[in-house]
Amino acid sequence: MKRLRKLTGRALPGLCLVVALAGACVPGPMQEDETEGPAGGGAKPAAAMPPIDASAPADTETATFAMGCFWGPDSLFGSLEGVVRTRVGYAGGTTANPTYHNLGDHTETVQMDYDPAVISYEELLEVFWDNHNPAAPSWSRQYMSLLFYHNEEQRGLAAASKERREAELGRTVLTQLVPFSRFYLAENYHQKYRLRQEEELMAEFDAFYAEAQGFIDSTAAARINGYLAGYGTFRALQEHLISFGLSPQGEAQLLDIGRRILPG
Ligand code: MHO
Repeated sequence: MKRLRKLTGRALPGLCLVVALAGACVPGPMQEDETEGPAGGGAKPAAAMPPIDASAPADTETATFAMGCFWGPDSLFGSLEGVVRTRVGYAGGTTANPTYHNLGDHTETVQMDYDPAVISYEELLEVFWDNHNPAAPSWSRQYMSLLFYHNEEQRGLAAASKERREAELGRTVLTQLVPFSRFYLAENYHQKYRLRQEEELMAEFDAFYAEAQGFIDSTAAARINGYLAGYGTFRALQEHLISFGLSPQGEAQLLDIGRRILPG
């Protein structure tokens, strides 16, 4: 638990989820005008790939979770050290080629590649349980609580952690364990949703990556998307800032927001 608190930068009790998700799900820029913007023509986005992306580990494992509107979990997991890539999409149903407006029987899902040498599947499961209410009936199939296991080991760990959580809560956990079969990537506008609200930062990512997939797979984008949603600490942001490869203006903008919304 202590270690997880460190990973998420702060404790995130169940209720916080609603706030965190609501925060992450409300579109609209949060930054204020005091940042010195690129006006004046001096701002030139860096073009080289962010260092943290260039040094992504080769050996990763994949975890797939559904826990409500996927914008919030994208930020939450993207903020964790050891999580290399995140993406949001649709899974669990039978409808072919689902889209946001034609979901069929699928559920909003977050998928991540993680470095098991840095963060374990069990730790990811703790973050999963701590950040939604798995005992509350879901509003609809779109927002079910699901654990998609990719192999027998994940199935066993997920089942054991579900049992533990049930005992801790003293309530029936409604989360279903489902064998992973297929993940349909959601539309680009859902990927790193919070970061997308920051036009100047997005312009820098557009310079790093000509293709949408490069942005989706970017560790830097995942981390920044997390910090912007209030996950992590200001100290961690300062420490990792250089690895994101942003221009001085981009760094200043991110620090300005982080200073206001992140715990020390
Ligand atoms: N449309 C809802 C949820 C979005 S999430 C991708 C909202 O704006 O909060 O399901």
